Amino acid sequence: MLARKTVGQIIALHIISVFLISGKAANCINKTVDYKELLKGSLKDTLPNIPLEKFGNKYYYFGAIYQGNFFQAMQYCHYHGMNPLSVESVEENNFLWEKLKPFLGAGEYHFWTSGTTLSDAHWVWLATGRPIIYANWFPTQPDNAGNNEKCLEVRYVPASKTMMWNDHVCTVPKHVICESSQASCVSS
Ligand SMILES: [Ca+2]
Ligand SMILES: [Ca+2]
Repeated sequence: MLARKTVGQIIALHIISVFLISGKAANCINKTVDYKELLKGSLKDTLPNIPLEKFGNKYYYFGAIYQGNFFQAMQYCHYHGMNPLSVESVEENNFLWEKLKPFLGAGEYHFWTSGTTLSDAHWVWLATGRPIIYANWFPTQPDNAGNNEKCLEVRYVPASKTMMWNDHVCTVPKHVICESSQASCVSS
């Protein structure tokens, strides 16, 4: 019971801080920024303008520099006027795989999404409030290891040519992919 209360309190605090942070002006996007430049060490200490990829009416930011826990990842996306990723179709999944390949190369990256089962036993995309219907879990996942894996990460693993999902501990720092339908935030 104590652990349950603690988790609830943590969630409440993070939700409050998310709203506070999302009230700030969003940093917009400079599409001329080179991905490779962003990944260089000299830019890691600064808050970079973020290049976006477009699929349908959505824009995506591949956050391969910043790392935070599930809640911090959400704050990070909100700060930029976006939401953490919701992978809602095989087409969206395939788009991400094709775009991440030239961006990330051979490195393995783990990205937080908006997927969570914190609220109850069902998986939902927190960014949309909708249940997770399309799914791309690794074969043995979700396994809720240690009864403590309540958040959904996408694992980009080029060595095995996979980009599949795993449930993981929400407090572990990871990169994040952000998604938005707000084209107004894009400067060309
Ligand atoms: Ca989506
Ligand atoms: Ca797992």
